[in-house]
Amino acid sequence: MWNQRCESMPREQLSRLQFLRLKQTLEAVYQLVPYYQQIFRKAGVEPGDIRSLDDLAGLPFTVKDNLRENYPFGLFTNGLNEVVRLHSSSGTTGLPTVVGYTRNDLEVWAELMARALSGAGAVHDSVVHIAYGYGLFTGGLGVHYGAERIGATVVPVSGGQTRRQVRMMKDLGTTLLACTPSYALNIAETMMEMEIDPGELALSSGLFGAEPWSNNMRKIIEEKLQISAFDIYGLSEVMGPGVAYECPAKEGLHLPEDHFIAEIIDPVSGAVLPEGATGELVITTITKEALPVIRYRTRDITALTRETCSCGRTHLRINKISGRTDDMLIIRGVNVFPSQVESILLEIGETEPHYQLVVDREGALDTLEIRVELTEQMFSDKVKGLEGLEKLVREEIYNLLGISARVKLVEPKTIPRSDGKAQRVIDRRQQR
Ligand code: DLL
Repeated sequence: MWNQRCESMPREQLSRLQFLRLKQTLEAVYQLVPYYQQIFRKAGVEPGDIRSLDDLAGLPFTVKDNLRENYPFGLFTNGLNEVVRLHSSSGTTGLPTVVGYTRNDLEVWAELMARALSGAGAVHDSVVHIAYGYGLFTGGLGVHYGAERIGATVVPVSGGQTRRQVRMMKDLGTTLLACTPSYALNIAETMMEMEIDPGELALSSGLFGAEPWSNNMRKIIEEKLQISAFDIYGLSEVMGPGVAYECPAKEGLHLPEDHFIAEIIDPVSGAVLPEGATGELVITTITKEALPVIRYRTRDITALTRETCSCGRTHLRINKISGRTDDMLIIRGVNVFPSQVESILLEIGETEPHYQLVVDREGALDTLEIRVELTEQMFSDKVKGLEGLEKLVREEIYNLLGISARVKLVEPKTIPRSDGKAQRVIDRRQQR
């Protein structure tokens, strides 16, 4: 553990600390951010009304659009005064969101990333290869400062030029690879093309996140790269990577409760759900200075447990994120997450782990086409009959998810490879 005292703090002490920090954060946003004062007033609450952690449920939510409406710095507590860094989320639809950090915010971020990297086995002697994008995206720099905090040797490569990355990992003795799971797959494939056996590398673990990935994908990446793969979660509006991370037990991702308060809500009614129920993750930051967020709706779907983990960390765990409320496909009335399709495809295991879902509309009905790559062997060995495989995939999808999908087996290496977040879904419905 990077920080034994904090990471294994008894729950009672943790709750007291959370309450104290929550009160301070609420007072700060009420006084310093006109937006919060306005929405609290509208809801008829004041920071003084919050007398226990449970009272948090009485406060209004914050959503991404609230950040957009107050673009760029409207939700900052003190303008740019103490802000030493800005990041921004991509903003594929409409205005991007801008997030800011004081020097102390960066300190906390580095501390939490050090916890996450330690969870994945990083130590002072590690060589950490960071292939998350550097720049406005929080991935590169976020992991970077955590790795430096540990005293590891950082290789800040960013994404792209995959062959060069493989060469460097081999030559510089990389022990931990940090990138998106889809890029890890891309790196593994490139390694094979270059006829480099991962066993020749010093690589022993990977810290993968920024997009959903199933446990079946974990197995494939672990086999291909001969490593142990760990999940890391985060979002720019709350901090960046390090909002939750796996420990060696890999039974959920620990969410540092000395810095965040997590709730799970029903995404439709907004009601807080009991422990163990699946819903939307809502996060309140309790130590952030430049841009605290109160009850921020992440749109990410998960469940949480406060049971102490076998690793000794007491902080609550969230399940692997299954998807986002806005990525959920509704195909003829059935709710489907791309990660569920991924899980089924990889379970069948007769194709490559590269796939895309194409959603379209015929008349009033939504259609789903699953494109998945054949292995080189299947492709050259056509006698085996691809129809059988198509049928198998279609049936498994129907049996497990209850939807009929079209399955299209495509030639090897025809689905675009990613060096960041993979685009798994092509939704043609918007173009109609
Ligand atoms: O993706 C921060 C990050 C960087 C996390 C590097 C992990 C590693 P955003 O670009 O703001 O920030 O995107 C945040 O990505 O709300 C989730 O929907 C998704 N996401 C992030 N991590 C995971 C994960 C970064 N481990 C959005 N599993 C989040 C599933 C994830 N989805």
